[in-house]
Amino acid sequence: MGRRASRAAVLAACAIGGVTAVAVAQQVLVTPGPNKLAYPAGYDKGVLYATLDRWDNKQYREFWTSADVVKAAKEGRPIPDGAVITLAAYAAKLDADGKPLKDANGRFIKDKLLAVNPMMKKQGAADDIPASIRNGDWIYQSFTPDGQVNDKANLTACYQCHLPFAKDDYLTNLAKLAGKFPSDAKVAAAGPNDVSITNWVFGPGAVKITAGQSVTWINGDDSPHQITVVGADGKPGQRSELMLKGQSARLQFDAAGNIAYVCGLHPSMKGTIEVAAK
Ligand code: HEC
Ligand SMILES: [Cu+2]
Repeated sequence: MGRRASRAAVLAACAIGGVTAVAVAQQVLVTPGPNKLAYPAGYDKGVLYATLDRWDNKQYREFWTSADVVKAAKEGRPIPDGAVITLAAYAAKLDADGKPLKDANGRFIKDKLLAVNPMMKKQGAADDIPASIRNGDWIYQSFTPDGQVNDKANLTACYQCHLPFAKDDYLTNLAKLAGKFPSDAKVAAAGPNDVSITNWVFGPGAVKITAGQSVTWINGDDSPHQITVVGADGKPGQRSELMLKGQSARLQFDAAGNIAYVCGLHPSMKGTIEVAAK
C-alpha cells in the first residue's frame, strides 16, 4: 500500500469511528504481529470467491478463502474458527490516459500485485486488541507482495473500518461469500433527490433540496458504501446506514446550508448538498 492508500485509511478510520476512534488511532498501536497471523502462503490455491474492480483507486482485487469457510457461509453457519480470508490487491492495467483498461467482460485487467491483506478468525488471537476496536476473534495483517509484513500499514484502520459490519461477523461482504450477492441491481435515480452510486461516483455529485427534505442514495456497486457528512470542523457528522449493492439509505437535512459528504468506507468519494431555507 502506498502513502496515499494509508492516508485514505486514516481518514476513513476517522469517518467511521468518530472522535474517540481518532484518539484511539493515535494512541494505541495495534500490532498483532507476524507470529499470530503469518503470511497466508498458498492462499491462491483456495477458493476465489469474489473479484472487485475498485474505480476509486484503480485497483483490481481478489478475495480468497478455503472451501470450508465458503461452505459454512452458504449454509448460514458462523464462520469457522481458524478461517483465513485474504484480499489480494492489484494495480489495474491503465491506458495512456491513466484510465483502467477493460477485458471482454468490461472488467479491470490485473497488473502488479500491490498487497496481500488477510484476516483470520481464531479464538484468543484478538484478546490483546483494545475493546473499542475489537472485531470479535478476528485479527488483521498486511503483507507486501514479497510476503513481508508491511510495517507501514495502519492496522488500527482495518479494525475500525470492519467494525460497523459486526452483524455480518465483521465481513464487509458476507453475502458474496455465501453466494447470495445480487449480480445486477437497478440503480436508476427515481426521484429528484435521489443520488445513484455507480463505479464509486455519486451521480449527481451535487443536489439541491429545501430544509426538511431528505436525500436518498442507491448503491449500484459491488462494494458497500456509507454516506458520512463532513462537519464544519472537518469531523464526521451524520452517517447513513451501510448500503450493500441494490440497497439504499436516506438522510434528512433540517437546517439550511451547504453540506459536504464522503463515503465513510471510501473517503475519496465526495458529494455536496445545498440545503435552501424553507
Ligand atoms: C477504508 C476502510 C477499510 C479499511 C481501512 C480496511 N478495509 Fe478491508 N474491506 C473494506 C471494504 C469496503 C471491503 C469490501 C471490498 C472492497 O471494497 O475492497 C473490505 C474487504 C476486506 C476483506 C474481504 C473480506 C470481507 O468481506 O470483508 C478482507 C480480507 C479485508 N478487507 C482485510 C483488510 C485488512 C487486512 C485491512 C488492514 C490492513 C483492511 N481490510 C482495512 C474496508 C476497509
Ligand atoms: Cu464507499
